[in-house]
Amino acid sequence: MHGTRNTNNRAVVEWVEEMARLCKPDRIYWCDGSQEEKRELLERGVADGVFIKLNQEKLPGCYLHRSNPNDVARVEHCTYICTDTEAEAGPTNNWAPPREMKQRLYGLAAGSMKGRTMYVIPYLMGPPGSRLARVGIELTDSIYVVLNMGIMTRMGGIAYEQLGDRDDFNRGLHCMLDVDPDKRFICHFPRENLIISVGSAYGGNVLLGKKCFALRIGSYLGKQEGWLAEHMLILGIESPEGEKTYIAAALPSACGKTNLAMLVPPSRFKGWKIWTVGDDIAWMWPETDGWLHAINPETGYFGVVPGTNQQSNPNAMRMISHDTIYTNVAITPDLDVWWEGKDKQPPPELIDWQGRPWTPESKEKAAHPNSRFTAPMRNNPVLAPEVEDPHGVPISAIIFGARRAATMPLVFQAFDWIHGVYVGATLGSEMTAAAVGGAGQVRRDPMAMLPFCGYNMGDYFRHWLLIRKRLKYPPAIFHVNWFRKDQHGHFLWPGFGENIRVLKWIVDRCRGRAGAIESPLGWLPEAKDLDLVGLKGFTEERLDHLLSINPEEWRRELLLQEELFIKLYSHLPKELIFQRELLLARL
Ligand code: SAT
Ligand code: MN
Repeated sequence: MHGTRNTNNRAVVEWVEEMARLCKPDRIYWCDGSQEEKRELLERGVADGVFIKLNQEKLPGCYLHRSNPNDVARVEHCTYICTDTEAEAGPTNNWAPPREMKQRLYGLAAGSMKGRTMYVIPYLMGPPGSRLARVGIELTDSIYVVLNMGIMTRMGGIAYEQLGDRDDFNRGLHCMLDVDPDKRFICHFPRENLIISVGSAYGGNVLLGKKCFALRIGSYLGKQEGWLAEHMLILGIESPEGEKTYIAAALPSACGKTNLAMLVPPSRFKGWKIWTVGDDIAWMWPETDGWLHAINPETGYFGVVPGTNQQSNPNAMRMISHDTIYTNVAITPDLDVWWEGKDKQPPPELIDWQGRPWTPESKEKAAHPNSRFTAPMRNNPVLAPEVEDPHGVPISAIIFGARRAATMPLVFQAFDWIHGVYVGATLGSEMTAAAVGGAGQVRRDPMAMLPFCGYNMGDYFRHWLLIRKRLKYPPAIFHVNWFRKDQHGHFLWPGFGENIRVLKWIVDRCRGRAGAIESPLGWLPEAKDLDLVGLKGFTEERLDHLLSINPEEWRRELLLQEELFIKLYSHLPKELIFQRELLLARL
């Protein structure tokens, strides 16, 4: 029968019983990850009003979820790293003493599942058999969480198989409470491999395998065990000759990682192919062959919907046309989905993301700017078969990317690993709707990990520097910025599929066959080094602007970088301070 206990692992059973005594659910439902279970839970979710069944002719297997309007993005001010000392968490994280925080959270969780069901979700992050594959158990009173975790992770018996009779699984407790922002806490206890999330039902706060386990706890484990948990997509780029190169790229949330990972080359690049290994998270380790290998711990994509269309990401449009959960998009009267940037002409009438009537005259957006799709990776037409390989893929290049209207050139290559770590450590980007507050402002987001690093950021940089010593073939490191604007506020670079022109230069640099000139920032391409053939209306002046280094902007940039360094000073590796001095001297 569905929902009955399906493991004999003592540690799991005891922990579930303990948490059930605390939360007092009416029922415990042990998930098995099967198709029948999914069907049953979707039906129950529709009956309970958690899901709306969308038009099954247009969108087979697709459902809509509307979150509470107060609960639409990650909440960094309610996110805590509860290490023994405050210094371990570092100045970029909220910290609370583990004992006190746990008591407070257990107080909030107590009795909170009365009248409800506690779902036990066993899940595996990473391909079975991989040395980095890790098991988590999430307990939740949200059907939405169960169904999303079923897409985003390898959920079910496979997790118990990998775990055997060990007890080193990640414990994750999620209680919705009444989605009250005053009772919202996303807390990590790295030493116990424990996550407790209360008071939210929104993606990044509650799909505990993702940011909480795979990044915050993962980065902490990686530090202890000698590997890296990064906020990076992983892609394979294949030339017409069949040569494959793997690239990992860190960009902050909602800056186009999913689009880059699924890029469709323009006609000029006939025969080139991009394969997606992952779109959000990379777990990477120095392999005995001397290369940095990477796996994608996830099995689905939790992507930003607005702006997704035939031009920006045709593969995603296909991917999300079936078996997808939509969160906070608008719908048409015949239960099709709509969002800003889907097509030019909005339909004459819609129901907006909050369930209210909407017309093109309405002032507010129909879909929430951080509305999301949850789609299984097997829907992706360009999914790399290597995604199931426990050995992962060898990484030739690491890209740090930012959303910057000024200052940052289209692309440059760092001089070496240490310089590359400096470039990543000083990454700054304009904020987006993926987190509550501050959209548009430039903030330092080291390695796109500011909200996701589970320990002291200074120690994290040192860990990066140490990884180099264990690599015979370290990836080359690059910085990209697709978002530079001209004086009228128009993007200078067409972006999307055309980004392959930059990727090709990166591949050729890694393989020692593309030119570059030395600049204060690093190696820059010249016009002759980039394939710009067939780019409509693109002039050499535009390229000059895209690649220019403005001394005034860089004076400001260096001051902003210094703010971060001062904040991290007590744990900052000396190497990065030297790098800063060298950059100053070059400029
Ligand atoms: O909401 S998530 O944290 O899962 C997505 C993101 O912000 O990158
Ligand atoms: Mn992300």
